[in-house]
Amino acid sequence: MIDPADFVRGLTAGGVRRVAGVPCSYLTPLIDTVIADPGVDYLSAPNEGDAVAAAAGSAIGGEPTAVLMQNSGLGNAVNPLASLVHPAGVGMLLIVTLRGDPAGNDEPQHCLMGRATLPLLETLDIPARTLHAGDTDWARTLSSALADAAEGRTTAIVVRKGTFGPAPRHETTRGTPVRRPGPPGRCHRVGARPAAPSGAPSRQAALRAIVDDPTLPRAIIIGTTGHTGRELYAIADRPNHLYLVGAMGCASAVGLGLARACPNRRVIIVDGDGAALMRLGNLAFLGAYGGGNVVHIVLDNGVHASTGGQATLAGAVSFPGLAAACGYDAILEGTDPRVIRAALDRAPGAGPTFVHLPIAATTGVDLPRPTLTPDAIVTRLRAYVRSAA
Ligand SMILES: Cc1ncc(C[n+]2csc(CCOP(=O)(O)OP(=O)(O)O)c2C)c(N)n1
Repeated sequence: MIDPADFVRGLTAGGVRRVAGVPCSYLTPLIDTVIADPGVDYLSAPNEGDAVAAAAGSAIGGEPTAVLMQNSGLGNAVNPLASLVHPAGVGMLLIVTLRGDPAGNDEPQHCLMGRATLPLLETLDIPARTLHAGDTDWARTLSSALADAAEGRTTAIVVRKGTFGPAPRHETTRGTPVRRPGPPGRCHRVGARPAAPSGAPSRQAALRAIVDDPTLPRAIIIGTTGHTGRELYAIADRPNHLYLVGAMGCASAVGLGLARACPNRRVIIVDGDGAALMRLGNLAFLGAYGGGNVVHIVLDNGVHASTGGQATLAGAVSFPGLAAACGYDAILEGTDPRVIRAALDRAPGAGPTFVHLPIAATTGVDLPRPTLTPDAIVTRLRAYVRSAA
C-alpha cells in the first residue's frame, strides 16, 4: 500500500499546492492527509465538475492543481472536461477511484461506471495510469502524470481499492469554511426594485459598465457560456477576457480558481441566470472560499436567450437571497448598470461581492463568436496573468 503522506509529498514536490475534490472512501486516507497538510490548499467542491472547473481556473492562473474524485463523479465532470479543459489545453491531474472495478466485487450502483471508467477517460482523450495496493513504481507514475499535466495535457491516475494505506487520524475540519460574522449577506439595493425585464437594461449596457470601468486595470473578466461571452467579445477583445464557450455554469468556479491563484487581481465573473442555475452549488462554493477580489454578477433575463429565449427557473428564485444564504460578503441588486459600477467601486471586503441585475430578454441578436480558439484565448490570458500590468 502507498503511504498517503509519501504520495502527498510527491504531489507537492511536483509543484501541486492546490487540490479540489469530492471524497470517495477509497481516497479517505489521501484526502485526509491533503486536508491536514498546511502546504496544500484544499477546496471541498459541491461536485466533481465544479472541482474540475476550479482546478482549470487555478491552472490558468499558473498553479499546478489536482482533483480528487470517485469515478461516479467523473459523470459530473464530463462537460467541463470535454468542453473547457480539453479545447483550452488546460492541464491538471485527476485522481479518480475505480469503484466497480471489473476485477472485483462492488455495489450494484458502481458496476457499470466501473466498466466505463477507463473507456470513458480514453474517449475524453485523457491518458490514464492505474495504481494498486502492490504498486512499487507509484512515484514514477505520479511524476510522469504531473509532467503531462504541466505540459497542458490533463491526465488521470485511476486508483484501485486499497491503494492507499491508513493515515493517522487527521483533523479533517482544517480549512472548513465558516459563515462570515455579521448579518449574512448584507444586501444593498441601488435604485428602485428591479423592474420587469421589459423595462430592464440590455446585456450590452451591463457589459459596457464593466468593460469601460477605468478602475479595473488589473482585473480578469470571465463571460459565461452563450451570448454573454459572445457579447463581451463583440464589445472588446482583450487579453484579460475569458469567454467560456462550453462548460455552461462553470464560469463562477473557474473564476474562484483564478481568484485564489491570483490574489492580487480582481476577477469579475459575468454569469447568466440559466448558467448560474445549472450549477447552483457554485454559489456555496464562492460564498465559502471566494475572496474579496471576486465580483460575481448575474445578468438575469429570465430566459435562455442564447438558445432562443426559453424560460429558466429564475422567475421563481431570489438570486440575492441565495447569495445571502451562501455567505457572500455583500449583495447588490439594481435596475440599471450603475449597480455594477457600485459593486466595482466598493472596497474589497473579506469575501466576494454578488450583483443581481435584471436585464432585457432580447433574443435573435446576431453576435460574433470569438475567432481565437479556446486554447489561444487561455494562452493569452495566462500571459496577461503573468505580466506585471
Ligand atoms: C451543458 C450545456 N447545456 C446546454 C447548453 C446550450 N446553451 C448554451 S447557452 C445556453 C443558455 C444560457 O442561458 P443563460 O445563462 O440564462 O444566458 P443567456 O443565454 O440568457 O444570456 C444554453 C442552454 C450548453 N452549452 N451546455
